[in-house]
Amino acid sequence: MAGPTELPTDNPALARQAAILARPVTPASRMADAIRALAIDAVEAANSGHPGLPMGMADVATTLWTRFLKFDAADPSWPDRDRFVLSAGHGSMLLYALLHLTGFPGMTIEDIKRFRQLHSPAAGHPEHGEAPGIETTTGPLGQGLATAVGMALAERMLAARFGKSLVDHRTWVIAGDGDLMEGISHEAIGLAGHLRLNKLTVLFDDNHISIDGDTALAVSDDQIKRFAAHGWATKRVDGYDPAQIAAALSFALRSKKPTLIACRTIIGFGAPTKAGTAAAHGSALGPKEAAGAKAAMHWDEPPFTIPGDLSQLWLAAGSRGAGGRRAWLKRLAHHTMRGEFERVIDGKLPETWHEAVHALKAEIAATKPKLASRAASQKVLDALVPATPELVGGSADLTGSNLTFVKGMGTVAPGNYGGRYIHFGIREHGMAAAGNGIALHRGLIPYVGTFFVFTDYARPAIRMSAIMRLRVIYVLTHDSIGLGEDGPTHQPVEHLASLRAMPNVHVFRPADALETAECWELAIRRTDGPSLLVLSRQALPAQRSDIAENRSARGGYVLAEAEGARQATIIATGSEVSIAMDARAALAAEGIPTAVVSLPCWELFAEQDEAYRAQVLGGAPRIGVEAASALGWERWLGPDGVFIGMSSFGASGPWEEVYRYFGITNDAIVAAVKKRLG
Ligand SMILES: Cc1ncc(C[n+]2csc(CCOP(=O)(O)OP(=O)(O)O)c2C)c(N)n1
Ligand SMILES: [Mg+2]
Repeated sequence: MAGPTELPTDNPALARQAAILARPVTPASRMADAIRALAIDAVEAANSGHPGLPMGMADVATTLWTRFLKFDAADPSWPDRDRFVLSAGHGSMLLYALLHLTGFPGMTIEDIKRFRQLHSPAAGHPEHGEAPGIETTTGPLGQGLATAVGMALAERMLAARFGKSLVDHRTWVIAGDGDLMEGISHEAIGLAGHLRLNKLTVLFDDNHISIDGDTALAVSDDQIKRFAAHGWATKRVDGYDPAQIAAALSFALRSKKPTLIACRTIIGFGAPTKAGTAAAHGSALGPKEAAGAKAAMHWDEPPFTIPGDLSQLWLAAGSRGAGGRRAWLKRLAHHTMRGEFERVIDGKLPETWHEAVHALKAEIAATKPKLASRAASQKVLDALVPATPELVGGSADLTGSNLTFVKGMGTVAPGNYGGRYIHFGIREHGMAAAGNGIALHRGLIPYVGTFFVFTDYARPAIRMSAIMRLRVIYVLTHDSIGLGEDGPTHQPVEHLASLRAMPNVHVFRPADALETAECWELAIRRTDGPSLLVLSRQALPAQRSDIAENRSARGGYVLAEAEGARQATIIATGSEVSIAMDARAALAAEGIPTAVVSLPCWELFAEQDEAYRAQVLGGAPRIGVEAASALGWERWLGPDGVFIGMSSFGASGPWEEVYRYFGITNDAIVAAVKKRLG
């Protein structure tokens, strides 16, 4: 078996390729060649990129886009369009060629000429938001497939609410060998099969090649049997036989299960020597091979040039859905739920969303309950869920621990999508990716729950929420050594630091029930990125009763000013705020006036103006307290600050004892302050 750098001496793909190339030329095969030509030219011009996938899958994509995919290039955000996800994002030129050829705004030939150059919408991998029609960012293999499961689920859930006349579309995915090797694909196809998401179809680019060479180097899965075992319908087709492809796509339309179509393809189809080999995967073919490929296709246009007749055929495919869209717009105009539909698609909260949360905050202020922040989060959800119909959620099998279910939500079940609660199963990664898909689809606001420590199992999808700036709310309970007995495997230590390091994420760690309500308000209002609510298992005493202003909105604030000139400032988050308050009282008794700053969201605090931050943090010596890694705290403590927290993994035991063992106590804070003051 040849490795990535050498060509195999015998390449059986070339004989098959020759036979396929000898078939009669048709308008459809010419349309596919237009995709190939653009992919070859763009990758040659950039001298970087992946020609193999677009060349291999061009015919499958042509059949899908010209005969099955429901869309109107004139309105890329038509809510009832089919969603197309190129999970194998390295094949980005396939998507860019399709968007360009079908006439989407935002993907001109000039853009394609600047493939992979700074500020071109034709970026290395598809980036959601760079051009209309890029439904999701892909590149990390497996993410697109798992995100598509969320899109397909959102479609079913919205159809259950608004009916088929407004919501009736499909989700199509192109996935490669790599997507299906990744672990996340297991979670995604298991969830989709279980929920019977029959309007989801995966077109598998079954080319037996990945970067290292033949996939047989590393994998011998029978994908057909594997998907079938997960409850999918399956078909196998010749990836260059439009009749077979169309028959399989028609089969998918009728299927009562999600459908896998394994399309037997040749990577780099058309390339005279590199076709069928890893050499076609991820680098420019080179002038000779590129010319050979074009000659094999009888393509003699100058680079980046599509003959007028082909261009017309493609543009006609791009407006195939125009009539359907107009009919849909008429149905929407007369629909009794039009206002509500438009509101949720626009992502606007109901006018009254805040009333119940406000009432809850008033109640918290009046009763000052001692509550775990996860329990406070449950109360917020009890208020928010009835007031905000688009809010849907779930947990990765930790519903009773994450406290994410609200009575009356109803659960989503196979074939029944009217409920609002999703039992994701023990699939953190798949759950987070599905949350991204739900958010991308629009019409619903997803929250997803697990233990904070298991964000490690979801992190690549959290990163996608962040890159795409999606409104996904993560409910992450059991936030520190404060979870106690379950021990170090379950006690997050480095997670706050690592997630605070991720751009676009708001990490909230509220100190009491009132801050929890405030942080939830900020999370649900936020439309430009994900929010992580990091919540305690153990009960936390109430710290505040002022509700006139959402004080967490500034990220940090003086919770308790020093009684007298500040001699020290203790800065804490979450469960450590109450320890800091105890230390403040002890210090005051010893004549050391000390302020306590609560810092529930570092990112929001960092956005405040310098003067505000300076006033909050103060000029007195600073002591940071957080039951987590010190990494990052120097930002608030300065060079002379003292940090009290964790420098090792935690330990199993009753939580109060664990805190004492690791020296996160008011006595330790008092001692540190006194030492610092000398
Ligand atoms: C999570 C992840 N791991 C590794 C990569 C690097 N990578 C990009 S494409 C690829 C091979 C993919 O093989 P396949 O899906 O068969 O694509 P083909 O070579 O057939 O185009 C790899 C390993 C990646 N993009 N994402
Ligand atoms: Mg492959």
